[in-house]
Amino acid sequence: MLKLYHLPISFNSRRVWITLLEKGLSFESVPMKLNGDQLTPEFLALNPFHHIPVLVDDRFSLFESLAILDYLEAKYPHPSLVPSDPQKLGTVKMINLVTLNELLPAITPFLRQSMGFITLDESAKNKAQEKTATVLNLFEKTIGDRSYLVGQTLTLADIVAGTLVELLPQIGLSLSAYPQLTAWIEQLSQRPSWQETEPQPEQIAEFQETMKKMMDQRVS
Ligand SMILES: N[C@@H](CCC(=O)N[C@@H](CS)C(=O)NCC(=O)O)C(=O)O
Repeated sequence: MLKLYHLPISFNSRRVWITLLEKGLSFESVPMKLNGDQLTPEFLALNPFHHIPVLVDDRFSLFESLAILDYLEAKYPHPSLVPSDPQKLGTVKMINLVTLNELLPAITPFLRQSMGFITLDESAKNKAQEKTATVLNLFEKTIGDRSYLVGQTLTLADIVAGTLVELLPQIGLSLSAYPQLTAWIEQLSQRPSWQETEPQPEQIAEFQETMKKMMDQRVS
């Protein structure tokens, strides 16, 4: 039986959760709070870097969400979430890496501001907006007039990029200049997997409270 250790509101674990649902796989959900529960010896034995998500498949365990997605695709290939065409496969992988290596660092200042941890000055805002725009322009061009980022069916690129791009308007980064991406996000949000994993306001508030307590403890 598959087991997913995750924080339900985390976009890092949500991409794995959605993939499990899209593949119709049943799994045991082990919700974490990240209030220190990631530092127990049991959890550190699964991931010495104390990060969720972790997937356990019988005696095998794996961390790093993109590695987990590759594992799920290889072990449970139907329905497939990666194209077989080499160029399309390369594009899916590129989008996944751009999302984690370019988009996530670009929007992190806005994410931290939305959690109340920092206040951005104009120069920091402009810098983050500029970097975000470079990624969004690439994604808008990639999707063109198609329904999904890489072709006419859902791929891991939609799951990885979509779960992060969807957050942008909520943290103060508008998508209004990107009509194709706006329509794409609207379409993704209609999927049952998206709806089932939608972070709830009370979960977000609880997580903010946990983070605030941890930061206060560090300061005092
Ligand atoms: N690159 C990792 C990132 C995972 C990650 O940053 N997880 C965060 C939550 S979103 C975490 O577990 N933080 C807890 C900690 O650092 O102790 C992945 O994609 O799986």
